[in-house]
Amino acid sequence: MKGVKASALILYVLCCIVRSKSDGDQPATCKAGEILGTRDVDNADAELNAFNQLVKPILIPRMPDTEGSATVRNYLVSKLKALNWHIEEDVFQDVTPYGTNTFTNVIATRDPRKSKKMVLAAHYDSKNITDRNGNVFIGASDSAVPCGILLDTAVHLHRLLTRSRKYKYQYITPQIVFFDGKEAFKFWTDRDSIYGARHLAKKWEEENVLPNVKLFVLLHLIGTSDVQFVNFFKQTTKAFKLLAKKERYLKKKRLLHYNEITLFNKHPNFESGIEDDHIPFLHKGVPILHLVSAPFPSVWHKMTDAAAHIDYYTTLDFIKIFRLFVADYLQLYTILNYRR
Ligand code: 1BN
Ligand code: ZN
Repeated sequence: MKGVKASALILYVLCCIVRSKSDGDQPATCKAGEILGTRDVDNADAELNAFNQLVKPILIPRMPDTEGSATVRNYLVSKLKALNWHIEEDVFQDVTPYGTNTFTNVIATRDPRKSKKMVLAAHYDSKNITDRNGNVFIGASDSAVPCGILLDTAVHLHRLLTRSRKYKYQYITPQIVFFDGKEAFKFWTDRDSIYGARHLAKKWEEENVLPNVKLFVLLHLIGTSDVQFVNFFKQTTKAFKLLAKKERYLKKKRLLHYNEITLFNKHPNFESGIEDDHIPFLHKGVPILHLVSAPFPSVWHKMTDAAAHIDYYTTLDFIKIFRLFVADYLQLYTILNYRR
């Protein structure tokens, strides 16, 4: 009897070793469809339609403290509330070149009781540009589509997180931040830009929250066909390489639309210094993964950065890679394996 127990124990330990090896590698034992959603494998148009519906309500002018801003904010909040995320609206005032303005950051947390956080962020305000025909700038890639991608991430995480036994006992939660007031009202300066990010970084520093942010991922200027990413920070190279690995995996399985294009560039650029919402967090020592298209898309701050210029196939390729990346970072593969 003792011999049987010992063999069972050895077998169990061997199984665990094999499992943990495949976890660190690729989601070998869980089906890609578990994380990608089954529709995208069977029917790309349905997946495309679903993302289009998700992002459409954000594609309106949404300057801080305007009706458009409130409409978009209420939409983002309602989507995340429906998935049971905890919502905090961080309302504050700051001085702009045109006087004092009210700003509202949205902070959505899957499990507020968990101390460690994987922060996923994008700005939801749009730049105040009107052309001589009275058309107002939409900012599809800057940053309506990134906000839509974060909603998509929440939708796809929902089922995985709810099902997972192991996640329940982990200390880390995904947290989505939608920043207000990223764009300059007049000219980009330290005082006239990233109002929301500057405010939240200071608030989190005062609340001693910053050491709990294990990774801060900022999405920006995503949605056009000419998108590509570079590793900007040595400190988060491992996370960037994980994204590149997910891209290679999906290509190998022929699950991406553009299998011949590489979104995650092999060559790092640690000198870039792009000004963005991550800066106040970076200066306070938070590990940053800056997923901004570099070089900037050709539509940058032009009226053409609107719905008609969204390349849905490229964006869906990014979404698939990003879903796998987030699930892996939160160690949800292990959970799926355990459930088998
Ligand atoms: C990026 C997209 N930025 C604003 N919208 C920041 C920026 C402004 C970067 C000016 C370079 C120059
Ligand atoms: Zn911009």
